[in-house]
Amino acid sequence: MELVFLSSSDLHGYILPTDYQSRQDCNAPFGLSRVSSVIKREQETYGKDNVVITDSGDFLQGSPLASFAQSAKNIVQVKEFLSLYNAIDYDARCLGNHDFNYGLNYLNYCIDNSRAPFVNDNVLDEKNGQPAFGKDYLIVNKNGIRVGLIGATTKKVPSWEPAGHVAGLRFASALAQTKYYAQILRPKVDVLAVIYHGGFEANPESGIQIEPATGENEGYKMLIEIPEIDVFLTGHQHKKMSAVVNDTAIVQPGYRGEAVGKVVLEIDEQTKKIISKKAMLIDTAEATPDSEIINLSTDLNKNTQKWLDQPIAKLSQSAPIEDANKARIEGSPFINLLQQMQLYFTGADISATAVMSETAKGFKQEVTMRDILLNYPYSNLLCKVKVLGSELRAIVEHSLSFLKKDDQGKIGFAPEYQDLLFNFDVFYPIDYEADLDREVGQRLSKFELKGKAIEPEESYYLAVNNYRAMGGGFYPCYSQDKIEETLDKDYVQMFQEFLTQANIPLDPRKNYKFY
Ligand SMILES: [Mn+2]
Repeated sequence: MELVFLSSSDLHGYILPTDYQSRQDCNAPFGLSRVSSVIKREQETYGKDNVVITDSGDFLQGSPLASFAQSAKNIVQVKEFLSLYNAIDYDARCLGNHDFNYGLNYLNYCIDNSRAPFVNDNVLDEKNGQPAFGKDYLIVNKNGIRVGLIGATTKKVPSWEPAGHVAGLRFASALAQTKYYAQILRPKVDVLAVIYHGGFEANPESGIQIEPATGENEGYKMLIEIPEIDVFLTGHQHKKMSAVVNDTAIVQPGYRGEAVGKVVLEIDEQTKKIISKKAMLIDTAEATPDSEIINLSTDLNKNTQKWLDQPIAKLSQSAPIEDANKARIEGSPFINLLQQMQLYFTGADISATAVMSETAKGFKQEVTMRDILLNYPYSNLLCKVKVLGSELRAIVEHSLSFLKKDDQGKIGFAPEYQDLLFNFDVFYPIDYEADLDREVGQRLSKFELKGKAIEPEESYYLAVNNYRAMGGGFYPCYSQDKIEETLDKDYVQMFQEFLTQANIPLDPRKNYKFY
């Protein structure tokens, strides 16, 4: 017989096939509505009782629809939002790091009102060391096959969340906890699957390290050190992956429901032993969005669209972004405005931020909620951080390591950073220049604040979001103890206040240059 696993992950509240750039757009190649059609089709093909359906987390935050459902402070909207996930026949789900973004009350409400159980072996109650949400593991019966399901979440969540969002919790190593539960569960089941909101710190096939071993992604170690795992349903990195390595089937289905991970196990009906494993991805682009999901989301979507078109402020001049990469490399008034805003709220000397979205368009004169969310799609908080001039230099040098000149001398980004450019920070109002022919780490040729060189031994205040303030994006020198203040406002609120009250003129200056 064949037993099939179907896995979604990192849906981030994208339901309809739209990224909300415009009201008219409804043909984007992703979204839960397309995922749902793929799942129903596969259930039909294999028989419902032969299919295990899972989600690897990051479902509550990301899309404008998810922001609206949460910000409306109206339980009807939240219920409508959750009903969309509840329409999918999930057998089990796990939590993602972004599921903590709106705090524990919201998270608990959403878990309590989800139809499918959550599995969680490593987000623990500080007091008793037991899983703080959901079940430590689950056994489901599929056509006589006992399937064990374990869930884990990247242990780095506390690095990215304000203290209140993780109060009373301890995030243990996904590797250690999963190893522990795998041994308990293995003798009780025929098939063991792990749902992990985390990915791979090394290439699963070659073992070559692809990022510093911070514990954010422990998938490679789990793969190597926990041979009990048959099926490994990963997420978090927004990568599209499918492979069978070390006799374990691995999938990671990308971002926003662009793909569904599929694992097919051939099982001997007599012995219940696995004969073969196959892993693949099903792209959802060709699947017609499921009318059930469309109908369930009609009201919520209509209200989201209305909310997005609300005017927030009127600028004296526009601050457009033509192209995200051009703005990153050459600078843009929109980035300056974001930096000015971060300085306004923190009183810091220097601000750092990135062009957060590949489809960021900046602001026209009239700014709506849509403009804010499309330009700044993260639920971050702003921090004021104290660093030495020498540390600031190392931080700026890290950002410069993203840049690369091609054979024609054209400046672009190194391929390994191509999908991670929301981590490419630029700095304001310092004047800096970088010679890209020099070695990485030695590229700054000018580094001044208000006409004076930045002194290695002097302290400076830096305004950055909480993700960066903890070193997110593998930046050096940032750490918890350097954070002097975390503001109690989100970026939507800050934009609203800054654009209507601050009265600071746009700065068209280009304060950095790469050559
Ligand atoms: Mn995610």
